[in-house]
Amino acid sequence: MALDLFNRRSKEDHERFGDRLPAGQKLTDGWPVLHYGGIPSIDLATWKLSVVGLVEEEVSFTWEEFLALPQTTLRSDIHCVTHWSKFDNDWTGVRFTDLVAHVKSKPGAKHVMVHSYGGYTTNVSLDELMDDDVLFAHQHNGAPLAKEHGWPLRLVVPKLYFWKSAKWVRGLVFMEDEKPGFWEMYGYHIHGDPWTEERYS
Ligand SMILES: Nc1nc2c(c(=O)[nH]1)N[C@H]1C(S)=C(S)[C@@H](COP(=O)(O)O)O[C@H]1N2
Ligand SMILES: [Mo]
Repeated sequence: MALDLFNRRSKEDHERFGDRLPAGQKLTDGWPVLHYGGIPSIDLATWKLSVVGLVEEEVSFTWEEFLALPQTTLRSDIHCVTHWSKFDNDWTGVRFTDLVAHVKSKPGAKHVMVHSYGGYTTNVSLDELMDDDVLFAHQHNGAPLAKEHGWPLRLVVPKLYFWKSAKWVRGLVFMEDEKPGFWEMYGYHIHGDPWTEERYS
């Protein structure tokens, strides 16, 4: 029954939205909350975003320093591996490229492990993070991020399934090799492209 309903709605959504909705996805107007474990408690006075690993010099930003970086608003769609998609999200924050302009990576750096408060990790290639649609967001549709959606700061990587968009982000580790993060170790795809349905490995 549940599967029939999903297939019918998915088919209707695909007829309406064609190329904009990846295979196996259906649209939602709401915004599901999904994460492993509890919501970490974070204090902006001690909050930090650190960049370490294969970098010439480790860099970290306080909340004030982060807000002093160029701010931008970018619109993108969410595609979650659990089959829901949400169109037209306005994310406000700092582009990945504007942040790493302050970081000198070492020649071998090809991948990044993104670390969150609470212990979550996810891996993304440096190339893909350098896309101009990737940002660290502190607002969604003009309002501060809710705690459960990653306040104060989450990564947004629109071209990959939403598990790559780490909530409560606190650091980046630049790496040479592609290493699996949390869900990638538990069977999610190492890359996670929704357009080729790289769901599980
Ligand atoms: N820190 C952290 N970030 C996370 C997760 C998590 O468990 N911890 N889950 C991921 C998964 S699997 C999804 S689908 C999205 C859900 O984001 P949302 O709750 O804002 O919809 O967050 C991603 N980012
Ligand atoms: Mo997810």
